[in-house]
Amino acid sequence: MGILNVTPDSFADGGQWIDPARAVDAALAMEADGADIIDIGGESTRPGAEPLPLDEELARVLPVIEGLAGRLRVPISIDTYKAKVAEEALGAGALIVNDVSGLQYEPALADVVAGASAGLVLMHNRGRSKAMYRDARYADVVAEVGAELDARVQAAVDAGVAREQVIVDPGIGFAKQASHSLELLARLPELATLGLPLLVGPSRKSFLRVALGERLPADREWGTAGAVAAAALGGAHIVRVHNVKAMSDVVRAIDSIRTLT
Ligand code: PMM
Repeated sequence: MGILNVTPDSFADGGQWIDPARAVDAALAMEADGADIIDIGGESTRPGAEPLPLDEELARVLPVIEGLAGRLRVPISIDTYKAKVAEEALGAGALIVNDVSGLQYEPALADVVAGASAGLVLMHNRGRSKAMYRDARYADVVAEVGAELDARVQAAVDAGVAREQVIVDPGIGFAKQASHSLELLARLPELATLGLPLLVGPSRKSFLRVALGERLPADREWGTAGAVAAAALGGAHIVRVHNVKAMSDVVRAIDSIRTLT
């Protein structure tokens, strides 16, 4: 899954694709580089970020999705927790909704997904972006993330979303200390008990500081490759990354090894 943040302020790639024509070209380039899904987002979810007004989010993402209609072969996912943004994005051609709140911020999002028979990524999170680290307390991070994800899956199914349409994500860096993110990657195979495809998003995130020290996000690429390799070996079905060309080589190499186990 290639990341296309149409935002002026995302921590790792902010400001690059705010012009819709450039964003469309970037998505097409990611597809050519091996992406199987393009994830388009208009609101930065970095810790401390302010929520974005609905109109502004729509104005950022819709021209890009519309510009890609008929040009992209791989599916588009819309990275939003807002029901209205999801509805408009699905109407414009997106096929998957990627909700970093796991249906917690706007439960009505489930109805939109169910009504459109769209795919749904449920990411583990606690609290809002502004206060994300307050709730980063776990006795057993893998058990708790697994149980909380299971509850979010149940909420989606209760709202009419087909279970086969759901993908789960442990939410690397969201309401987690670096040690929690690292442990989730180390013990990822345990989340297979959820019985759903797993998405993992470690790309350029600050937990990599533990291994790399202080770096700019763009200088965390090799560390990202290590985390992507760990995720793929641990059973991730989808990895969400900025550098599609490099990371698709990483996952292809891992897959060629993993199939022999
Ligand atoms: N991370 C970010 C945004 N959206 N969605 C999912 N499903 N999983 C993630 O880990 C995730 C996400 C934040 O990273 P970015 O600012 O680089 O997009």
